[in-house]
Amino acid sequence: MKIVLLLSCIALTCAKRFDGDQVLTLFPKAPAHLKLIKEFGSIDGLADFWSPDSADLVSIGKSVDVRFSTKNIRVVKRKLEKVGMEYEVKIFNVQSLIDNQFDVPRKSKAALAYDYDVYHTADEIIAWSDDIAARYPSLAKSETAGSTTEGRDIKKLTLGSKTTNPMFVIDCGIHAREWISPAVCQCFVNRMLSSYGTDSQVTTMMDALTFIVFPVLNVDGYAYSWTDDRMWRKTRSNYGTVCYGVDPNRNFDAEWSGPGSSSNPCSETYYGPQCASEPLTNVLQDFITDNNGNIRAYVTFHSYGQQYIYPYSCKRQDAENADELAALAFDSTEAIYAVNKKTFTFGSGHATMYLAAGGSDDFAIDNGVPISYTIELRDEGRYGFLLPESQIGDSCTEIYPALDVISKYIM
Ligand code: 0X9
Ligand code: ZN
Repeated sequence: MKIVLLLSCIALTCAKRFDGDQVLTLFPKAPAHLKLIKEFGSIDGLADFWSPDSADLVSIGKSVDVRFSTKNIRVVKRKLEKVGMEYEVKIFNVQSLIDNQFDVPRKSKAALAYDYDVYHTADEIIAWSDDIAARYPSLAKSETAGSTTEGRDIKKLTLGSKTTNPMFVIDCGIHAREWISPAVCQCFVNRMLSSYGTDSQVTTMMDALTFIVFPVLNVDGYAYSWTDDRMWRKTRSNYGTVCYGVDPNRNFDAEWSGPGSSSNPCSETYYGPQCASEPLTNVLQDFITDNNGNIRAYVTFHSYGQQYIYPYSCKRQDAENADELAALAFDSTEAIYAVNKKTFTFGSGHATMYLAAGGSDDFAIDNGVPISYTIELRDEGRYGFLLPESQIGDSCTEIYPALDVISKYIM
């Protein structure tokens, strides 16, 4: 045990441990149940909401995934039983899933190729961005689009045989703990570059569109989720309060500070001291406004839940082209299903998920991007944010045709 702890201290500089923590799925069916969940949410550090991402977003009839630490789990279960709320234990020991996410054997150092089937650190992704662009100079360019609060580079890749075609903007890693997201951006970039010239579909798309990929936007948060706290979601900025971090997906100029976001710096959905206070928000907002009229589609990858969400989430209103977004989501999710038989659902955020103002998808559609989706990748909660590496490959291969459907539609 001591040796295991010591090794993880070296690898993760003594990252926070989650031994015996459990994720419970709660089934609130009465006002008393909601009241108890909100009470859990109001006690600092008691409940880590996985889905939805805050107690404020909970409603009757919708299940809730929450992590409780081992020291609180018995009391929590007793309280649940007292109010008669049904629940099931979704994850028995969070730490064992953290240890088991690295379930793909490392390639030998001799194998020089970048391994797309494993999770990579922030530093590795930054270096990879420059390396892969250098390998395909006629098809790719890597730039630093900005720098984070802690001084890390926010990388932007431009892919395509021309840089002046209509754009498809894709980002990953807005939320730190959703590791499958940056993994999918990386394999997608590799697929577009390595298949150009041999795969006729990829070639056609790369000739007709300019793909802009931000492989990991919340670089500080992502780095922190590797070194200190695997469950970290927000950025790492601090505005003079005890708690760190702003929820980047509540920080955009889309009804900023509105419903489903919090003024409390300790909340997981803190909207920040001002709109676009976070460097990544600025980078993406500037890119979208600078290219107004030239971006035909925007996709932001999150996890988990296997869902396509389209605007609006910041208000109870449908986008003007909601029918078009639904039809395209239908085709795109069918394409996913055809690969590995994974079901992805779709719908507008306000109707199918929850109201949550300040998100990047709503910002995009309000700033000249007609097709805008948040895609929640695998899974449906068995592993949640702790999806094992052995599922990266399949997550990638099912997403390629889904993005092809959108690409062909906007060509
Ligand atoms: O709540 C979010 O930010 C997203 N879900 S997650 O579990 N990955 O945190 C959903 C975003 C939907 N779109 C907006 N709220 N604008
Ligand atoms: Zn997310």
